[in-house]
Amino acid sequence: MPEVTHHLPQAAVLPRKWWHSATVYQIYPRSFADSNGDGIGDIPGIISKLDYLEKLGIDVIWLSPIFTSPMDDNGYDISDYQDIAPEFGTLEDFDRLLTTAKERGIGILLDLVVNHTSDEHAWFIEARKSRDNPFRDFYVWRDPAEDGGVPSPLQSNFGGPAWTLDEATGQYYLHLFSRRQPDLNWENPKVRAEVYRMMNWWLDRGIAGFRMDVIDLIGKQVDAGITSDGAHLHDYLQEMNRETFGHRDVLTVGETWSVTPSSALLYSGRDRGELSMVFQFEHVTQRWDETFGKWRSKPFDLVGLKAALTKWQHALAADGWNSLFWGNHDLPRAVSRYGDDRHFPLQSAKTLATVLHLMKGTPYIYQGEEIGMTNVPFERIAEYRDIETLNMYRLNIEAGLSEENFIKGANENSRDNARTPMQWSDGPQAGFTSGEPWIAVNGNYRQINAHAALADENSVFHHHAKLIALRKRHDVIVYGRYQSFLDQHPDVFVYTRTLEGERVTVIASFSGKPLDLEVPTELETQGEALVWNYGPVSEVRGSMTLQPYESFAVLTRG
Ligand code: ISL
Ligand code: CA
Repeated sequence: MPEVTHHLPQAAVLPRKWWHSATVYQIYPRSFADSNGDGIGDIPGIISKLDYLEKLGIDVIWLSPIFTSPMDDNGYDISDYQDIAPEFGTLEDFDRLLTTAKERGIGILLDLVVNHTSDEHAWFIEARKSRDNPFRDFYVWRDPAEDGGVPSPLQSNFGGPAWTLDEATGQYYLHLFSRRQPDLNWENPKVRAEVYRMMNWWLDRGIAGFRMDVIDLIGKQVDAGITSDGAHLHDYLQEMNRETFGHRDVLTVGETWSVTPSSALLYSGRDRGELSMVFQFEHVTQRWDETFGKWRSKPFDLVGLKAALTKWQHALAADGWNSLFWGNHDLPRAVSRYGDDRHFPLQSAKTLATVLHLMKGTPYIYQGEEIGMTNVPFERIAEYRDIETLNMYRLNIEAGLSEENFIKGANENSRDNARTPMQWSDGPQAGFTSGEPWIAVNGNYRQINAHAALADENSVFHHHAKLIALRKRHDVIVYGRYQSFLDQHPDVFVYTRTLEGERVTVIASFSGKPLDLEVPTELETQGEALVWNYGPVSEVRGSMTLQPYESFAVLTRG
């Protein structure tokens, strides 16, 4: 993945980076492929699927955490940053994954979870021993309020107070997630030095970069009630860049729920010395209730969705860089959330891919999205495994919600929708494991599985492979200027990308019914059919009838 240093002749003076034309594939190791029948996906399982990923054509794997962990939050609670969880394998397995992936031109991104550790991390075990322990300041401790209660009203993202009393030492520690995920104190330079040392240790092993978990929280100013975007956030990121990856050619992507178009330029502006790009979530939260968040969702609204995505295309048009994604391990399945998994699973999954992959930015595919995997219709709370879902269940039932209503919400939004096992075949347990999977397989694996997808040239898989390849072939897809059309149209998503006399025109219906589209004259074009999900379309003109979830892109030259 060499860096090409020449500059683009056009307005886009971005120095080229290998990750501009790359596509990332996220693996949630626990649910990807189990090699030894214990029901838990593992690193040898991932290695056995590299041929599959090479066929898809991806350049980078983002591995959700594989480090030693009590798995309170499936590995986002790390007890040893420099070893591999035994259920996932060994360091030797990891090195083998690195080399075999590299042979196929695939780099590995590790998940950097340094807002917090596990309560079983050696630092925390030390820290809680006494108030004057040398590691005490690695975490955030506060005295009880006058009445003995929590020091402040801060709430955990998983529900309940963000403070837990450590009985032995009589102080509360901060945890913005579960009580088993104590927050690190980034104000302590020793913490930062330890994190950088650990990052360099992995970088020296040859990884391709980091995805940074809730990185917008590390500058928190607890006493001011500030969690995201604290005063020193960008200082820390610049320091991290200088001390670790800044002089290496890697990809770094921050998970930043709080990012705005202007702060995105702070994170990813080319002269900032921070990150390659961040994940923004406006198209995700656009569906959430203002008060109740994701547990009470709003109906699908294409106009709002287009506005959110278009806003970000414009925000980072000249500087900074976008990450493009529909799903991840925390979010519902793309086709269930934004498409129609009941009536048009194939066509809507392809349309979602087309719309996303032809925008400007680096596309991320979440495992299973490339075969159109859907949300899971669990019927009982006992089937869920996710700590957030189980916490929210307890709190909601206490508040008077019925189990039935909670399950309805969870069916739509629980993080477990994304965490059911990867569907490899129509065999037992979808080919994920020869044993009992840690979480149930989605019953639709008989129809939706990788084996069937590979065999069918019209599958969602081959559609993704095509889009990934197109990005490699056409600079206009990587760097072209984005312009949206028909912003107020409730059912079609239309945009163009232009670069040096080349233009890609993307038209996509999000309607389950055929619809007639009057093409605005400024959009009229004739050229090469690039990608489609019904039949090839090379001319855009006049009155066009679009089939349910039909989409296509036309490339025009000169
Ligand atoms: O999933 C969420 C919203 O749908 C959030 O509650 C989620 O916790 C938030 O997106 C932060 O996510 C990241 O950090 C968490 C971890 O549980 C998530 O899996 C991770 O992606 C704590 O490390
Ligand atoms: Ca296993």
